[in-house]
Amino acid sequence: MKIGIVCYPTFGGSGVVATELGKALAQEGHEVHFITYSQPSRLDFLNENLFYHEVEFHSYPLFEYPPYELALASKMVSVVKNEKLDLLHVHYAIPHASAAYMARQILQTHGIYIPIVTTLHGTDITLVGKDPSYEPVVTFSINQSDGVTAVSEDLRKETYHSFKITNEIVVIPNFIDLAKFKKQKKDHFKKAICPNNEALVVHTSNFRKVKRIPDVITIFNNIQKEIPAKLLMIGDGPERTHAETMCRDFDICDKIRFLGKLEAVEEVLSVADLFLMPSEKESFGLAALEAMACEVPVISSNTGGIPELNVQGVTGFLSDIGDVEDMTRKALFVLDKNNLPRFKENALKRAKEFDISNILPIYENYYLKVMEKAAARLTV
Ligand code: GMT
Repeated sequence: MKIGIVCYPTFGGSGVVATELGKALAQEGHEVHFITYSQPSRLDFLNENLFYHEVEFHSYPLFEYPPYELALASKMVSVVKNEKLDLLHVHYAIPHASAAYMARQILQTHGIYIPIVTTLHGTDITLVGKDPSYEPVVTFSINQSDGVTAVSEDLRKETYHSFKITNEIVVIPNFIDLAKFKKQKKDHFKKAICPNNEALVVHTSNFRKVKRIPDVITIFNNIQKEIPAKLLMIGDGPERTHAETMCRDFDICDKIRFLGKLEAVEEVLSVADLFLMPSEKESFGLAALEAMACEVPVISSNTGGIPELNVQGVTGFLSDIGDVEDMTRKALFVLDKNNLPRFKENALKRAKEFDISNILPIYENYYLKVMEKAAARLTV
């Protein structure tokens, strides 16, 4: 198949999923064309089936906001036509699904019908999409897509609940490439960070409010009062300054390192003992899956799609949002040396269920089904 992938090329989960999916499809022999405004951060390897088309958009003194969506739609039209694509897979409803709809309409005037698959990732529905200034466009573009997928059952339900959806939404969960995301031997790193064999706790995110960074710091503060422990914070974002202030207030700065936006997260996860995800909202929780693939159990909130990944008492524990005392208790239970090996083993076992080798065929079959349905509709 010749597939066009549209995504946000930044560090966010939706961009990571889209890029890893494109890479895996290319390795299976499909021709994959990325259409974005800059090179996706994980598009870091060479394959004869991978192509990248940059959306160029120019500002003009008259525009306070450059019309990116129009430039994107025009680029989609040109790539679909020139590269003879079979299907467009857009990740994130805003503005990708609506731009794809416009591209499809334009292409129809050229005698081409390009089927569109839209994947909903979470914030496009639970946060941004519900905003009254976007809602009509989100509803319309979901209903106009030829196929719609959501990354968890919870997100699927929430989309039906919050919008007037007439289209079928199919759940295809996030995935992980276990050949890449696996525990590596990094003993020297562990020794450098935890010279006295302290428990190593890790958090990864973009430090937005929805990630509840203060809960991460509070849980860790409670943990380190009971057992020797260190915390590594991976990522960066608006809550970073607040987090650093909390570290100073708790007087635990020597036990916490802020590592910034790391490319090779798996290297740090390889030496971790526990992952914290106390998020307010999380449609799936890809960062938790990445931790589990490196044999790291998870203490999380029980929001959104996280319960579809983190299994209570098996791969870690889930608590109500904001219940830092419960999360602390459960974290200490997992970190107990009599329990930790079992939780680590279970985390990996569960992650294996989400290996790309299991999820890729689901996408391939779905693409075929969507293409067949679109072709059948055209011949009627
Ligand atoms: O929340 C983030 O870190 C970024 C966000 C995004 O829009 O890229 O992630 C969302 O999509 C990921 C991939 O499907 C999911 O694993 C995250 O749970 C989801 N984030 C939220 O729902 C808050």
